[in-house]
Amino acid sequence: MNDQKVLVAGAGKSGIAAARLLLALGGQVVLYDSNDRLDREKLKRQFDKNARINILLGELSRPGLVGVELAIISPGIALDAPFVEVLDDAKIPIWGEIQLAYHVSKGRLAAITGTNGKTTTTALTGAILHAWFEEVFVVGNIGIPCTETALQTTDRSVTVAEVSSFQLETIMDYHPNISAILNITPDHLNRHGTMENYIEIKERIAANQTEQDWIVLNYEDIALREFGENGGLKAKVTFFSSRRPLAEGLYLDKSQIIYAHGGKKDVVVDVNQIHLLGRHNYENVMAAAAIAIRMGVPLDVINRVVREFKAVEHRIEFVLERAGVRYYNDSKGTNPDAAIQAIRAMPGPTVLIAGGYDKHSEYDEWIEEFAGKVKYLVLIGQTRDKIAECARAHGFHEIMYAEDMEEAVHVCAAYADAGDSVLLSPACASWGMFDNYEQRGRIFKECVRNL
Ligand code: UMA
Repeated sequence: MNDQKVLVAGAGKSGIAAARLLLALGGQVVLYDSNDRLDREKLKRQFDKNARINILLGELSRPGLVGVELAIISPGIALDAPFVEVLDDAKIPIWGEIQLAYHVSKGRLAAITGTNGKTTTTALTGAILHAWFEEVFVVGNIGIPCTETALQTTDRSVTVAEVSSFQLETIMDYHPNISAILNITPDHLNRHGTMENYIEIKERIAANQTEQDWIVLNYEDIALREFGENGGLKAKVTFFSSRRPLAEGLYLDKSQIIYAHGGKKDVVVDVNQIHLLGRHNYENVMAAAAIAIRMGVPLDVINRVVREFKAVEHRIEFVLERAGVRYYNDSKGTNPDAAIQAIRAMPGPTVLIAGGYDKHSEYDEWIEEFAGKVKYLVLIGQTRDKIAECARAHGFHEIMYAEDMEEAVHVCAAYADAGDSVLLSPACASWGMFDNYEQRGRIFKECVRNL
């Protein structure tokens, strides 16, 4: 990278971290963002005064690319964004931000993807690795760009990265020692087009793995079982299952998670002793344990950390109990499948807040899950008419609209009886009403605390 001129596209978290990394390596950076309303001076303050960085906002044209040899693209930027064509025309190679991080990182890497559960699994895997190794980095889609810590890694470090389909779209020789795909259900189809394309992008996580590596896969996901058994994988496969015993791998047997290997059966943990709720979370525990086992962590360490681990923020996070009603924040439920898991995890009758940005999802399966569980549905955001129409078509009529989160929480408090739960699990992205799902979850919690 020494003296190389690199275009970094996107001036969010990933772009800033990637630009800093490139500058630290002696490169020159053109930081580009298509949003011309960004504050140029504020962006400049993110870097040293004398940093060799030039900031470009708005439209990107050929003159802006003079001397540029490589482009690093942020995950939120789709490859059909107009300026990508300008890069292609100029024959400038495009790397994703995680590819850049990989290029300069040292030590071992575990990479976790899947439609749902990847943040919990990444955080839990990180907690287990922290208990056993000295140098551990927990990065990626979870909120810390991979490029932020890449230069701190050493031959002795272990990194666990949550990677999204957006990030996997632009990898080149990205090669985790251990990869995991937790599940693949419809999401982000507005960007990836078809389910086939989405699955293909997720499966790229294993594309550069070799016979020395491991891939952890969910046996109960048909596409992943097929991928593990007939996908021509070079890496060794460890399956996990929450529905049946496996001769080799991890599985749930009544309340116990079992690790079966070479004819032996070890108990990893009893799920009655853990804080995480729901079958999908037991799958996350199995995936994290499988990764830790392949990293060489002893089972007693895994058992201790899993029992201590609490749910991550915004993922079926218990907020408080008021007037006998329990409030849960599942703002990370940004697609129907994640929201189904949250409904299943609720202990009893539930008043549900949902709706948000339209990612072209289908809501039928999610609404079918309401039966006997969801008492009222309080809708917010762009998708509320689409969801309401779908709910009515499925015979669910207990629907109310709210203009903002505060009103939604007040409606829930008025309609919930003692013993009920109130759940924010929107099945949609937050955009349009909030900056991101974190902000949506925090505002929900604030409204609940102010009740
Ligand atoms: N931008 C352009 N041109 C475009 C689109 C966007 O210039 O065509 C600019 C925007 O104006 C903005 C910048 O790109 O200034 C934002 O970049 P970004 O969307 O990649 O956001 P980052 O702040 O870099 O955050 C990203 C991830 N965001 C997305 O994938 C959308 C974060 O995941 C991640 O935590 C972070 O990198 C660190 O790795 C968030 C997410 O929503 C949590 N992920 C999706 C999900 O979990 O479903 C995949």
